[in-house]
Amino acid sequence: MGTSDPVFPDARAVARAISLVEDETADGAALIARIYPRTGRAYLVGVTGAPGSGKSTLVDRLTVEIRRAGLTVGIIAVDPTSPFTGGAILGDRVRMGAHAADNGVFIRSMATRGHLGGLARATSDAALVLDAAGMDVVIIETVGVGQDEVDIVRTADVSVVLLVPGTGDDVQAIKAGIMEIADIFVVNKADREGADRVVQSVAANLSLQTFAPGAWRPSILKTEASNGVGVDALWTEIGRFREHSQDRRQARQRARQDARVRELLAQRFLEHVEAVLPAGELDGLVDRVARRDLDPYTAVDGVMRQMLGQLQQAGGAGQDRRVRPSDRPPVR
Ligand SMILES: Nc1nc2c(ncn2[C@@H]2O[C@H](COP(=O)(O)OP(=O)(O)O)[C@@H](O)[C@H]2O)c(=O)[nH]1
Ligand SMILES: [Mg+2]
Repeated sequence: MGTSDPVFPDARAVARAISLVEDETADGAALIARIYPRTGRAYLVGVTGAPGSGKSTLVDRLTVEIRRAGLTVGIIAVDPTSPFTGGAILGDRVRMGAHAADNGVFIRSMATRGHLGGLARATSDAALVLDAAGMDVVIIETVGVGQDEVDIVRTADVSVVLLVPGTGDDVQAIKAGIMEIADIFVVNKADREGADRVVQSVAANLSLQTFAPGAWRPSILKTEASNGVGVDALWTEIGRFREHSQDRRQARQRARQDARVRELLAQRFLEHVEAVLPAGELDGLVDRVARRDLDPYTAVDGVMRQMLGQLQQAGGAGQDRRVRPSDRPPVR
C-alpha cells in the first residue's frame, strides 16, 4: 500500500491519519488539505444492511475477490454492534487476521457516536485518507439505519443493499427508503428458506418504478457470504455498474462534495459565531426564544446581520467580494 508515498509510509501512518481526521482536529483538517489533490482515484463501494445480515462476512469475501483482481482494498466498518465482530476494536483484530499478511488490505472500524461534524463527515474523511493512501477500492460498511448512514451509502460510487430472508427485510427496505438508494440488491443467506421470496418481492417493487431509457436498473443477486457463494458474481456486477455509470460518477462525486461543503460551512459558521459573540450572548438569545420573547428566525437573522457586518468591516470596501446573484448556489 502506497509505500513510496511520503505522507503514508505504512499502515500505522494511515491509522494515525484516520484518527486525526476522525477526531476533527486542526491537524486533521490540515492533513485533508494536503492529501485532497491526490484523492478521487479510489472506487467507493457502500454496503448497507441490518445488523447480522452478513455485511462483514460479505465484505471480507469480496475483499478476497478484489485482491485476486490485483487491486488494493480499504474497509471502513461503521458497525460496532455486530455480534460477529463483538465490538469495534476486537472486530478490527479478528478481521485483520484474515488479511493479516496482506498489506494491500486496510480495515478500520469507526465509532458511531461522538463525531463533531457527524458520522458522514468522519467516514468520508477516512475514505479520503484511504484513497490518498493508494487504495483502489474503498468499501464503507454501515448498518442501514439513520439518515447519516443512508447518506454515506447513497453518495458512494455504488450502493449495495443487503437483505436476508426470514426477517421481513424486503418490506422493511421498502419502508426505510432503502429501495431508492440501491444500485445492487444482495439477498444474503441464500442458503436459508425464503431467499427467492425476497428476490421476488424486490423485483415486484422495482417493476413498479419507471426507469429512464438506458438508466441502470438495480440488479438483485443472491449470495451465501459465509460459504463464499455468489461473491464473485457480486464483484462482476459492481464492475458492470461501474462501466455503466462512468458518466454519472462525476455527478455523484459532486453530490458528495456538495453535501460536505454545505455541512462544513454551516458548522464552521456556527463555530465562528460561538467564538466571536460575547460570552453568554447566544445562550441569552436562546433563553429569550425559550421564553417566547423572541422567535427563532428573528434571533438567527439578528446574529447573521451582526456577523456579516463584521465581515464587511474586515473586508474594507469589499464591494467586489460580494456574491453576485448569478454566482449564488441554488437554494435547496
Ligand atoms: N447461514 C448463513 N449465515 C451467514 C451468511 N453470511 C453471514 N452469515 C452469518 O451471519 C452472522 C452475522 O454476520 P456478520 O457478517 O457479522 O453480519 P453484519 O452484522 O451484517 O456485519 C454471522 O454469524 C455470519 O457467519 C450466509 O450467507 N448464510
Ligand atoms: Mg459487521
